[in-house]
Amino acid sequence: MELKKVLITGVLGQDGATMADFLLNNEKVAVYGMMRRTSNVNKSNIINFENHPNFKLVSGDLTDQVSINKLVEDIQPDYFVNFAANSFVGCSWDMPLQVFDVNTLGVIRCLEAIRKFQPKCRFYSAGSSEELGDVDYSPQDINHKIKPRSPYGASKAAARHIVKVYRESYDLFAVHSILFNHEGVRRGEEFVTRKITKSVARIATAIANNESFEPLQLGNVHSKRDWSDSEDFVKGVWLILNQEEPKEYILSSDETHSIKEFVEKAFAHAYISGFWQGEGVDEKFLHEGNHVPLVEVNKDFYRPAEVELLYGDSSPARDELGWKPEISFDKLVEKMVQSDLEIEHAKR
Ligand code: NDP
Ligand code: GDR
Repeated sequence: MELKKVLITGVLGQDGATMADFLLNNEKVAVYGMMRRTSNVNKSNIINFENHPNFKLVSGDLTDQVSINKLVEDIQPDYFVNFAANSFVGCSWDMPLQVFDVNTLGVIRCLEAIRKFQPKCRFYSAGSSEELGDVDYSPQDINHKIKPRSPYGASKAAARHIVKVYRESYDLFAVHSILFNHEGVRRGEEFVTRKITKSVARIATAIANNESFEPLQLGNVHSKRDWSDSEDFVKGVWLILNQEEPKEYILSSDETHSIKEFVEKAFAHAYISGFWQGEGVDEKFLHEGNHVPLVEVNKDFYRPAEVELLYGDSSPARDELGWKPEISFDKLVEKMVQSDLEIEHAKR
């Protein structure tokens, strides 16, 4: 029997790699992972399956229609999972055109390629809780108004509309479902969770060796996020792709925690306790024993506009798809700290 073919964009990123890993281990599929051309390719996220017989790396760029057309025409995928994006909200004010080119026009390029060359292909494109922005109520469900606060959030909101237009105009199985924050050991180092766990590992190792260290610098530590594990989310995305009709869902943990809570928990998993002192840019997280600063607030990391609270309601996905996250917030933080401690120890 011929294997179903899955084309995944953004395969070197967190979700693309986690999705490919999940599918290769659990489904009878051939996975085509799309990467873009860069001078120094970083394959660290795909190291454990790069040589799997059912995995193939292919080249393409969401800003280039020719490359997307060629992949869809040549591969004739049964599923197209679009995880490629400029995914960092913080930089989206500095490069709004590039963000829209990749995150919005890129989605149109995928849809056009599917429409022309393989209209039976099922398409999933990653939407974001950033589309909801300065939220009106909590928890946020799929009916919440679109109120983005960043060029990134606006680019994803526009992508959501165009996916709906293509679905209805051309009868495509195309969904753009909203993902709340999700993290893991493959998370990029500029996102706040990984930035914290990497610094916790660095600081804990320095303390254990009686060395001095620089405190971690963070921006707004009061915002709240609904954090899950990427491993749980790729399973949800696969269920969304395999439902009967292309219906949109929210995937979230249905809990919310502040950046401060993440900091406290991450240090606690490295056996370091501390306490918060001060306000605004003078706020610090100090070591319980010697009051040395572990974390400082630095306004360079503030954003021009902030999403203060994200808190999802994923009950339709749980009730109708049978999906539910299995990795708790505490376990997620523990896993990320442990992994970064191992990386830190390996450096020494
Ligand atoms: P990452 O930033 O880890 O991965 C994004 C990938 O997209 C990277 O591999 C990147 O390539 C690739 N990429 C960027 N630009 C292009 C381009 N022009 N052409 C082809 N590939 C490109 O993001 P995540 O894995 O965390 O997120 C996956 C998707 O889910 C994204 O769309 C993101 O916006 C969305 N999302 C993520 C959430 C999260 O909490 N993680 C929550 C909600 C939505 P390179 O490796 O070369 O940089
Ligand atoms: P987010 O994730 O913007 O929610 O987007 P990020 O981890 O970047 O920020 C979360 C919150 O932490 C605050 N923060 C800091 N953030 C970063 N990156 N660095 C800091 O030093 C820092 N200090 C405080 C931020 O202000 C923010 O409030 C993620 C991405 O994965 C998107 O692609 C995805 O769509 C959304 O989640 C849902």
